[in-house]
This record gives sequence, C-alpha cells and structure tokens, in this order.
Amino acid sequence: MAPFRRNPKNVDPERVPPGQYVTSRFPVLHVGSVPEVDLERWDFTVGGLVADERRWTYDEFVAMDSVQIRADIHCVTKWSKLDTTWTGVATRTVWDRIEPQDGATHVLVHAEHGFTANLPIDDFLAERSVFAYHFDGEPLEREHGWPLRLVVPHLYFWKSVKWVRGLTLLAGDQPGFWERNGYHMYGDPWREQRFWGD
Ligand SMILES: Nc1nc2c(c(=O)[nH]1)N[C@H]1C(S)=C(S)[C@@H](COP(=O)(O)O)O[C@H]1N2
Ligand SMILES: [Mo]
Repeated sequence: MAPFRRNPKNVDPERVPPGQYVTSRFPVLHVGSVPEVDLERWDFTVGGLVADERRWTYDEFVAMDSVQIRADIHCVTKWSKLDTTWTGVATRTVWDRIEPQDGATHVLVHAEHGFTANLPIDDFLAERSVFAYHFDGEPLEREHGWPLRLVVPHLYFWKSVKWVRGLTLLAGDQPGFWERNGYHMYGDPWREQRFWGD
C-alpha cells in the first residue's frame, strides 16, 4: 500500500504502519478545552476490581521510581512520530502497588473532563507503557497532557490518555470515549484497527 503522504527518505518503511505518514511535528488533538489543573488538588485514584481503592497526590505519584522510554507513536488521523522519549512512572510500578481482584481483565483509564479509554490489562502493562510527565526531556506541555498522561505506544495514540486522573479495573471490556464514537475497541496500528469493524 502506498503511504498516505510521502515519507522522509531516511525513514525505515518497516517502522511505519500501513496508512501512516511520518511527521516531525507534534500535533495536538483532543476533545474539549485544555483543563485547568491545580496540582494541590490533583489526585490519582484506582477503583473497581481492587481489594482496596487507592489514591495518590501528585507529589506521591511522581515520587515513585521513574523510567524513560523511547518509542514511535501512531495517531489514528494518520501521522506517526518516530523516536519520541517519555519519562514517568511505569504502569507496572503503579500496578505493583494495588491489589487487583480475580476476574479483572481490562482497565478504563480516566482523565479530566470525563475522558476515558479502555485497554486490556496486558496492554496497559506492556513494557513501554508509562504515566509520563516529561516529553523529550522537558516537562509536558499543557496541551500534551500536563501534569500527567498515559503513553501506550504500541496502540493508536488515542489510548494515550492526557490529563490522566485514574483507573477503574473491570471484568470485561467497556468502551471509552472514542470507542463509543466509532473508534476500534483495541486499536492496533499494525492491523489498521482504526474504526468499528476494522
Ligand atoms: N484526556 C484526553 N486524552 C486524549 C484525548 C482527549 O481527547 N482527551 N485525545 C486522544 C487522541 S485522539 C490523541 S491522537 C492523542 C493526541 O495527543 P497529543 O495532543 O499529545 O498529540 O491524545 C489522546 N488522549
Ligand atoms: Mo487521535
């Protein structure tokens, strides 16, 4: 398949999923307005199928061990950006501090303004899934999700929830915001799972 737009010559085509083009820009995409976030009142909560609900303040959250990951990101609107780096708390680190109950299979990630996205637990816990506070070594910009965003680079970027505030563990899958509005429940860019039925 021909790429949607011409890719730069120095890009290895093997790194570009079908239908995507490579950009060095960093487009901003979201529904609604960029939220006003007050770090003093910010919290991160985990509920649903857990033995005990958990809550972190911002200081507590960012005090957890940090990791840096390097990844290519792929937006369903067809841009891909290669070699991005993100610093933050690995999803696994958060997971190790909660007690999931038997039967939990998915997470619904939630954010400011009620935005949500669903993920199977295995994808949520993938090696490079991270709650990021830095992009390319600098604090996240507000429009890219400051103070904290999820990054799950192996799925389309709509799963990488900006302004994240918590998780609900679920027995079974449940659509999030975009998934209720026509986007694929899983969203693998290599299988071009953009929309319902793909
Ligand atoms: N909270 C929230 N997170 C979100 C979205 C949103 O509307 N709200 N949009 C998603 C979509 S569709 C994309 S493509 C990416 C865009 O991230 P960026 O603006 O940093 O490029 O954020 C994702 N995370
Ligand atoms: Mo998107």
